[in-house]
Amino acid sequence: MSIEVGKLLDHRNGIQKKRIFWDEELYRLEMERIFARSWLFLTHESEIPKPGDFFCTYMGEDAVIVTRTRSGEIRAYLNTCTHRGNQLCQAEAGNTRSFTCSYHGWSFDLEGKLAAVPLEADAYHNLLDKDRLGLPRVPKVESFGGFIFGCFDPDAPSLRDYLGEMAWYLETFTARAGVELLGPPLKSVLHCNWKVPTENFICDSYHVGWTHAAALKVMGGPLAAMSGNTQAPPGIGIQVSTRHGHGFGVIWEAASALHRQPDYEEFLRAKQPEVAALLGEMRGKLYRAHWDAGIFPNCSFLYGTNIWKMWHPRGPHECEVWSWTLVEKDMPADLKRKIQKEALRTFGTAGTFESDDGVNMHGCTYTNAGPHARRGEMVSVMGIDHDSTHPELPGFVNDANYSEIAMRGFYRFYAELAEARDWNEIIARTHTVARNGGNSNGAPQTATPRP
Ligand code: UNU
Ligand code: FES
Ligand code: FE
Repeated sequence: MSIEVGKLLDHRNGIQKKRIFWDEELYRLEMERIFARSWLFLTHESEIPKPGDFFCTYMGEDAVIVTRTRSGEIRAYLNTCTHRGNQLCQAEAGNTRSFTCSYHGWSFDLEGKLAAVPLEADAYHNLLDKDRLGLPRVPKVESFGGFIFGCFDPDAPSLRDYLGEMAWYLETFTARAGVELLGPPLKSVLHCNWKVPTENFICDSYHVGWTHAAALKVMGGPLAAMSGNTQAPPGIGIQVSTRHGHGFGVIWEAASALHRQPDYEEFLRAKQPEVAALLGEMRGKLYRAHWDAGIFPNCSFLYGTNIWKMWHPRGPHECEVWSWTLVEKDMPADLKRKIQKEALRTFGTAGTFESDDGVNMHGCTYTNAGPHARRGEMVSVMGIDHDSTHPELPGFVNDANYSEIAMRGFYRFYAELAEARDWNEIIARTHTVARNGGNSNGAPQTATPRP
């Protein structure tokens, strides 16, 4: 690849070239270096609970089938027939004994083995070596808190190590009773580069009061004061950037702020002591905070607003957005239903907030169709002088919710992954950097601890 990612991103000064949302060549490099090496969210165990259940999704541009075998093991295969390469499974999800191709009828079992070939004796004279024509398997599939991820790179660290410090934070809602995703996911197309919504969800609390000014005002409630960005309430939250490009921002005590559901707030208040007893006061506090978050590279969620998203890249200028509702397992069934309604009212395909965002997602991408516009740069310097560490919180922490620390961490790891020869180089560097003063590849190099 001739493209040099390092020249497009300047971590020291918080600058990205606008080309990163447009270039075809960079997009192809992302597929090879980012999506082929990262752990990518596939689905949640709650979506495929029984043997034979399957869920079709994408890892980057590769279509994959995630299924539960007879023995209950979760596997992922490329969704491509080994005969003439047709897309094997055309359903989005379901329960089956086998996957049969619509072109010539080759049939594969849940273990990915080629089980049946029409006219095997007459057409192939029984000479077809079926054992060598199984479905290509995604080499690594693991789950954390029921969230199933897959990785194409056999040399990648375990999912637990990849999530790293972010796993500690995710336990805030996964460790007590467990969570589930209510599906099937809503699916729609956004006309934007996949990194635009990703950087929005990982850190952008700055846009909330402005882009969503009308929605916040109409809704009322605890976040109405943010409408219009006329004031930044002091100490409303923090922002965190963790190793491997994950991160999130929190608004304290605001988990249920976008809901019109007093019973959701009651549920959180009732369970908070359990979370604190299990995980400590700090995570008990995080349990009742609203989070906007990103799991590197293209999985985002809003804890509190209960939306869980994948931005599936479809070329440099489009992405498919898939939206599930995130709930806790021990919520009463009617509360789960109410929460799903609220989550989709705000951040579903036709949600008020989702619609507000779409215009800007498009604008941040398509303005770069202009070769002159595309030569420009963008800044992510917000709060750079406040990037620091925290005595109780892992990763790098900015003491203000209005910050771009998590975006800086995202692009820093993005560049590292794109430039590294392989995962061994990344792992070695993480340790080296950590020994030399507590930095890690999740954080900006300019981190200046406050006195
Ligand atoms: O629009 C968002 N990402 C958002 C909305 C984040 C936090 C609160 C409300
Ligand atoms: Fe932020 Fe225009 S004001 S993109
Ligand atoms: Fe938004």
